Amino acid sequence: MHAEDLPPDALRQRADYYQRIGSRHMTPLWEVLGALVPPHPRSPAAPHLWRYAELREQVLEAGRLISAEEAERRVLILENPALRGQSCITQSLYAGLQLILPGEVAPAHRHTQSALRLVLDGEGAYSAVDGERTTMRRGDFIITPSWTWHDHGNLGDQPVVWLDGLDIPIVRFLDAGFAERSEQRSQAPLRPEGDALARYGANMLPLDYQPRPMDPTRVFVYPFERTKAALVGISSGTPDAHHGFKLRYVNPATGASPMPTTGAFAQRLPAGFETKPVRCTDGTVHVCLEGEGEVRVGDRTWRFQESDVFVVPSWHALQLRADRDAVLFSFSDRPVQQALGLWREERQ
Ligand code: GTQ
Repeated sequence: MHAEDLPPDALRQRADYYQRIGSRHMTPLWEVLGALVPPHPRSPAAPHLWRYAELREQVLEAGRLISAEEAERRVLILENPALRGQSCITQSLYAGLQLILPGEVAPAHRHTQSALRLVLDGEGAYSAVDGERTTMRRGDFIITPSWTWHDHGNLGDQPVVWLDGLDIPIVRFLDAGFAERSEQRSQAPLRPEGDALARYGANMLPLDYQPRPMDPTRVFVYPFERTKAALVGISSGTPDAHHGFKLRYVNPATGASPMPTTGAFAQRLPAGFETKPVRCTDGTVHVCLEGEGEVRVGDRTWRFQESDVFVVPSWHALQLRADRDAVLFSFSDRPVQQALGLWREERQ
């Protein structure tokens, strides 16, 4: 029986009751149960695509209005159109476009939020993580694990732009955020560039290194050159019908995701290849690194080209087509969902 079919008296009694318990900070489950425990995810987030040409123009304008030093981080937040004001691109993830101009420094700080960077544009910048610098090159995937000191600088003569991905909404949800600024503007290098990659990223590990299962990787840069070589290297096989040639980034010491809250992926779609629709419970941010094509999310369709960013909310069917050989980077909260036994994928 629907509530509307009740006699007016019964309806009034209920409304009255709800009012009385409401004033005591209680509310009836039966009015909200369907929304609280839905038959499948109904994300409040919307699919969206940001064109890089527009993003670049807008972030360069920010470069004329405020310095990296004053801003601390000169970033335009990519806000999901259906979640405005919440600084998030999916319910669990934050994304932003960061600009650093020649000669600038984004000063050293650390926070419990984990960050990733995907370098999009320009040469000559570095990111320093716990005392080691890495030169930022297009397509490089760089991580800043929770509570590691980090600063960025631009020693070159071009503006450098990258995409930031952080677990800010997850940490906010858990009320577990801490942050502090360093007294040093930029960290003095403690080790030469490439040290971490040599120690932890060459299919070998230091003799006395015993990582715990959830430790973030000590490899803090995944150079695009290596990613591209891996994707090309697996391309003689048959592409997966739903994902093309796709790999996940890992902590090479454990096989787990690079950081506990964020999974990252790279995929290659040969020209003309179209994926079958697939949906998964992790809302995912994608970046086109090479090529161009079309993306379909539910009933929305966009063309994508280099450096465009698009978001696919939880349980929205995704279909991709490459019109030129395409390489896509993506990230999501998949490791969190998998650790909790919640992650699902449906291949259609
Ligand atoms: O580069 O440390 O987009 O702390 C947001 C918060 C970047 C960073 C962001 C941050 C950073």
